[in-house]
Amino acid sequence: MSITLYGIAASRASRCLWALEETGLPYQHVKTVMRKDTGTPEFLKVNPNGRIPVLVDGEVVMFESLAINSYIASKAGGDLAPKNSVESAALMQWSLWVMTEAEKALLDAMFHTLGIMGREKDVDKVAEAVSILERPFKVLNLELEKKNWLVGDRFSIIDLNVASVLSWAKTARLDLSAFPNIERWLTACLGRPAFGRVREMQKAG
Ligand SMILES: N[C@@H](CCC(=O)N[C@@H](CS)C(=O)NCC(=O)O)C(=O)O
Repeated sequence: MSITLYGIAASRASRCLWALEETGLPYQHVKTVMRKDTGTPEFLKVNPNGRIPVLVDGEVVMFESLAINSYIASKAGGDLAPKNSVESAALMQWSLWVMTEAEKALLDAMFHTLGIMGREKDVDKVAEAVSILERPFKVLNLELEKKNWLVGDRFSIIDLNVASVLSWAKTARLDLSAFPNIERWLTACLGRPAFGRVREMQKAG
């Protein structure tokens, strides 16, 4: 039984597609579109939240993109996965951190820069989001001062989870020059071939 991932690449499902592409695990991609397919009775049976992404792997049904990624990394093992309980806790810490401290402001910055998802282009709202992001960005920039990756001496699911959310800073064309360590680390993460394949999926629709 192989993995099925529901959700188009131009959504938070991109995070899970990136993780799957890193692992090489076989998977089926069902291009469920938000606000269209997510409300159907068939889809609500898979995820009563009516949101993407969702992962199904035999009896396992999971929602929440960054938790799904924890499952994918553990299933694949190797360098992507946490190697011990400290790294598992660090995965939880950084995933919760990026979701609670940065995701909403990044989304606001992206929507109001591009004028998409029902939002107007609005420089004031972008500036407001950027000021909210200053605190978490300072934290991440400091964390990355003396290391290439967030935990251990390798790219792992911890980097992937944080970078997949931070990738919106690039889409929103935010100026990261005040945070050079984030810029360097994010460029390395988003330069990975697996992320490039997800970008191609986004372009293809
Ligand atoms: N915290 C959830 C958020 C999922 C989410 O909001 N997904 C959006 C697409 S990016 C969605 O499915 N929206 C459909 C809707 O709100 O009806 C996660 O990270 O998986």
